[in-house]
Amino acid sequence: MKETELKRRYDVQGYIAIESFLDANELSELIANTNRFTTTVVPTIAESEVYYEDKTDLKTLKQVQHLDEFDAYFQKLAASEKVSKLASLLLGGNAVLKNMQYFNKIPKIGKETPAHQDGYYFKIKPQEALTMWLSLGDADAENGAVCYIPGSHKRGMRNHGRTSLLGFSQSITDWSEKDNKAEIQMVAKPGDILVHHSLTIHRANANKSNRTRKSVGCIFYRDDVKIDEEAHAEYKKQLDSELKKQGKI
Ligand SMILES: O=C(O)CCC(=O)C(=O)O
Repeated sequence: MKETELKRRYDVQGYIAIESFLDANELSELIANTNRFTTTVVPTIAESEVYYEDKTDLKTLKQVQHLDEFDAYFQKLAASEKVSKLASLLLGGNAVLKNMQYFNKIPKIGKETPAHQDGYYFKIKPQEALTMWLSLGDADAENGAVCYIPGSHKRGMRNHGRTSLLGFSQSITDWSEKDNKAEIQMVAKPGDILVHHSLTIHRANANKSNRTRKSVGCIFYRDDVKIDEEAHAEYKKQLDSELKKQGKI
């Protein structure tokens, strides 16, 4: 698809999907490096960056933050022309990497991703940020494909409230039948990429299947974005104290 068409779709829908964004070699490199990372790097990094469904069972690793800060492969991937050019195209300006995350919905155990807007966590102005979601395998109705609400990025920030889910502590509180009807399920194949705007409402079901659902997310801000430091610090304080109370950190 032409760049102008990708940008047009992103602006209208608040998301795009590109099939086979990674070629076969790039995909096998991503899978191999993710496996290496989870087995050899994750055990060496701070607990606060690593989330498990069950903290006492290391096989239930579900999310890791800041892959790019811990590993040169991921840093290089985010900085690659392919990835950074797409981010800058969609943002309409220079893209700055903020975070790379690993997501793993474990067979039968992986919980739902509650409906949210990433911008609620980011605390930025203007909301000119995006998340890329690179699929390592199949993502579908049974194992928790991502679902988007088209055009929701144009309707501002919805109310969010605390969840008990580690990694997704906030979710939309006024979710309605209208939202259920509006959402589109984004079935993805290995190597496909989804990209969504920081105000696009999205969620994913729990993994009911016998298969994993693995992905790597890259968050980019446009370079004119400013952090609302005060709101950010307050939010992090609240989050940490909540997680401590739950014995999760
Ligand atoms: O992987 C998922 O289930 C959701 C990921 C997500 O919410 C995000 O990358 O913003």
